[in-house]
Amino acid sequence: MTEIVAGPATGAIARSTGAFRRAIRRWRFHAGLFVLPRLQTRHSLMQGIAMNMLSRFAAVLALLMGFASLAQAHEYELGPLEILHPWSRATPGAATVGGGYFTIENKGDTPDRLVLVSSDIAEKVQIHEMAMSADGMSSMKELTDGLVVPAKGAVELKPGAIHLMFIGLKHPLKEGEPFLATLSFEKAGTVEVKFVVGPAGAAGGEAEHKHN
Ligand SMILES: [Cu+2]
Repeated sequence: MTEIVAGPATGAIARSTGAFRRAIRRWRFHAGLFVLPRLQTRHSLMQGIAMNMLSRFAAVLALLMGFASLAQAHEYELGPLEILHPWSRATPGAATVGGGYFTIENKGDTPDRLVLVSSDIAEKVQIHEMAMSADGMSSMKELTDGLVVPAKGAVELKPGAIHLMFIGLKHPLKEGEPFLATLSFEKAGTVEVKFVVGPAGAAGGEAEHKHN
């Protein structure tokens, strides 16, 4: 019976401490090659779990935001046009004008034009454009030729820019009390839309500029 008690490597280690150190270094190197990828695997597994939780969280958040925006966002289709989320703002007690905002998208190959807006809540509705005068004061100008919606394009009506002006309000606009208005386009025709009314005093408020 033969019993091997020491292999060549053990002999080498025994022979010199230098060889022993080299062997240890070599072992660490190989162990490192072996251990590091495992650590990385475990790390990316944790990352995977974190990402998974994050994406679930994002999905839930998106769902909640979807529900929230369902109550707020609304849109209307009129031929190739889409009118997105008409909204306005509550007016302070004595105000006789209010603003109206929405986005018009035109999927069609020809431009169209918003030519007329009317609503029971106001004596008249104008399409206004904001302009900055030389002295830095903002003023408004009525777009008497209407508002062009470019082909395959969009126009956004928003505070401080192009907007609808409800002039001669029959009653103040109150937050949470929507109202109706009729938009007439040169080509696409007419659509009645609901304006949701948000809080007063958002940036670039209509109350801030003068109407004659
Ligand atoms: Cu205006």
